Amino acid sequence: MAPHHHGATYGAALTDAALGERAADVLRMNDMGGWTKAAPLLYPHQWSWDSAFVAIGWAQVDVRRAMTEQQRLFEAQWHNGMVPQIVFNPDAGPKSYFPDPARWACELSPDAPVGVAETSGLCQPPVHAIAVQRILEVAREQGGSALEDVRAQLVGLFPKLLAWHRYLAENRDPGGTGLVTTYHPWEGIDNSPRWDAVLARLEVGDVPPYTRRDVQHVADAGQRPTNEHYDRFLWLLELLKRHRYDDAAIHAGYPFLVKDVFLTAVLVTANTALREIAEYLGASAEDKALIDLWRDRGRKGIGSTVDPAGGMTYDLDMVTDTPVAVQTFAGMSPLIDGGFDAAQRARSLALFDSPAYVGHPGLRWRMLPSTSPESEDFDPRNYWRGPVWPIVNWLFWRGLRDGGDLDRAEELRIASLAALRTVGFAEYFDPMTGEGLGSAMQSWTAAVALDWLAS
Ligand code: 9WN
Repeated sequence: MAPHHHGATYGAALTDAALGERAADVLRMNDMGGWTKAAPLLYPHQWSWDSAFVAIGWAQVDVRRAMTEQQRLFEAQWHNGMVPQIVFNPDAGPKSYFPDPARWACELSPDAPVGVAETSGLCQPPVHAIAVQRILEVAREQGGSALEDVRAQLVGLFPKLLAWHRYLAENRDPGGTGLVTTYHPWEGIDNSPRWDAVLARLEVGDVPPYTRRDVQHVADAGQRPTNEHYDRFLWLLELLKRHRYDDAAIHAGYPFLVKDVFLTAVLVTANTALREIAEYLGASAEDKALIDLWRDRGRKGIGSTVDPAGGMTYDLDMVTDTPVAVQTFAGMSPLIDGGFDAAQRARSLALFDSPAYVGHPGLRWRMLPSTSPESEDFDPRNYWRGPVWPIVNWLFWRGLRDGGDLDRAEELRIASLAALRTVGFAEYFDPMTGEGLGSAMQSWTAAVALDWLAS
């Protein structure tokens, strides 16, 4: 089966063992020896948050290999602590993905890891400490030399994780609001309607000519962002270069500055995870207090974004100082961390269960779609505008479980495994028909299948 075709060899009758074997095969197929391609053709490099999920998957195969995945990623960490969105494979060549290292020109920044790795100049949600906590948990069940080795790897990684969280808490939140600023749709949820208004407002200047590579790898371009959006993505990149990727300069004069509730919620729960890791390693009281501070400030920040009418958490457009009132999974971001107060959790849960989301009668499986089927922005086949993303459901599943909603968490796990059994390891899928979309053999989809099977 060609790696960009979906379906065919999967089916509802697949046993757990067979599903797990296939998932592990996807990781092995995309394994580049120490790091893993996000997907065979569409994404032939190491992506930041993909690699964190991938490490969670590897933990079920080999805990040491799982830690290596994160060690390799953090080798490309910037001097200011930022973990880059993409670490390029030097052997893949300039035509393997666009934008390539030349377009990013990260050497403009004194913080780029010049001579160590070629990277992009943005970041992605900080799932890494969550991954490391999970690897440690698996290693502790195994004990013996596996645990000893993971612990040794972890000792080297801990200060890097701390520097990464510090970058997000400080450089991406100079006002200390608890909310992380995002600069670009490529920081995770690419063409979500959350960015539409900000993008529409941009006055696009001269963008050097370019060729899109992504649309050469998916069955139909309607599953990917539009050209109009791509021009805006690339224009923002030109502006970031003019600011030499300097966070202070960007905060002072750049048109895409959004306080991102999803990214912040992931950081909150990553801080919860890092706090546990700190305890295990016997970190200093100072480090532990800092992590507590970041976690609590993040929870408060998210609390401040709740829309009084509907209870959704909305991003804040910093340029116009207005909430971004669109209906996506980010509106229930408090569910991603188990530690939000009961009242906020109850409000988010009511939304989650409602017909606007997991309770929608047309869903093939009761999983959270990227955009509400009741919203005018909903498009069931286009990328982040409607399709189900398994990794997002994994984050909600974990938060539901940690917050004590065990029945709901288990229902979501069972539904997700039923979906993956039928759809295979697609990048995303149509929430109504269950048709696999985007790339096939997507590493992080296989990875969460492995973790769900083990949980
Ligand atoms: C740009 C790799 C990445 C994910 C993102 C997802 C998609 C890239 C693209 O693929 O983005 O980073 O070219 O569309 O939106 O979340 O990390 O899987």
